[in-house]
Amino acid sequence: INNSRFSLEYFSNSEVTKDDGQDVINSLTKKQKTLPPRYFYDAKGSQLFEDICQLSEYYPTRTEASILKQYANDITKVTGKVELIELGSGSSTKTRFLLDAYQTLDYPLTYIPIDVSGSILKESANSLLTDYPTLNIQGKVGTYQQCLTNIKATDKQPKMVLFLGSTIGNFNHQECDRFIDLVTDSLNSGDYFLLGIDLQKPQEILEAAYNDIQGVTAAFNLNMLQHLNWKFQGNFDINLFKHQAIYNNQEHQIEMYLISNQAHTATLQILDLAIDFAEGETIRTEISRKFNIEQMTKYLANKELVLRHSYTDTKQWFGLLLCQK
Ligand code: AVJ
Repeated sequence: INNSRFSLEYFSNSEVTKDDGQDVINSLTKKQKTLPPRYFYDAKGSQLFEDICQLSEYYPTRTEASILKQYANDITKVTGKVELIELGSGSSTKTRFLLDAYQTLDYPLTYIPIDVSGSILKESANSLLTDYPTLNIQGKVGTYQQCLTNIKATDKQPKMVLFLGSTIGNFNHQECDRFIDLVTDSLNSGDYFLLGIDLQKPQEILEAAYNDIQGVTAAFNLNMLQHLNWKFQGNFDINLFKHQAIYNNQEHQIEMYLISNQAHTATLQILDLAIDFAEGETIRTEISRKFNIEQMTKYLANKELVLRHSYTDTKQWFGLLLCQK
């Protein structure tokens, strides 16, 4: 993209280094094997996630979009003129409701999308540049940690950090603590944080959303193994695994697994790693926690993030929390 309103900075790339595979080694050598969810999002995985968002069973995207559509103008009234920084921006589709609203405040609007997939970032920037003729886009490719650290060091504008889609649900308690500390640390006093959270609801609705009839979520889950094959010269055979998502009622979280249907060994050459699977053994590839607005509000307040406003839909299926440091 050659446009004076667009820049792109890489903090991690598709080069294969043993270094950024350490998290894969740690995850696959635990008793309950796991994998970090960010490995879902290569170019194909990002596209599959976009497909998931269109599924009738997958209510979060559509519900959050409806809340943003309804309340974007209210949000601009609370925050005033701010720069928008989005973590895990993906296709930036829902963000358009905010861009539309902030545009009407009439100031040089800057949007900083952050994503681990450079391909989806470029694609979405391209169409935003066309649809928003005055928008400045400063994309960053890398992990949240890499990109937020950079923002803290270089950017002193009044800002709002966006973390939509309930992606925060992918973090366990400890990871969530560390993540929120990172966000709080990147904000100056007075800056805003807009957080999308999927809310607790009946098990049948949740399990249907993560076990869709068409098998798109299954393909998304299995694609992580293909991403690892490519990135670390691996030989995972996706035909030896089956997708399953279950709702853990005690922990209030969806847990997504890949189940090995026979005993076998897979290798990741670049990581010098051989992984033995027993018949029926699982890799947990994702947790997706489901929240309660009051509990989350208290949690954030303890982290210096004070709730200014919370927004939800009529079914109370999804929440949007606007907080200020
Ligand atoms: C992007 C992490 C919010 O947890 O619902 C969708 C990912 N996984 N279907 C979610 C996902 C399976 C999604 N997040």
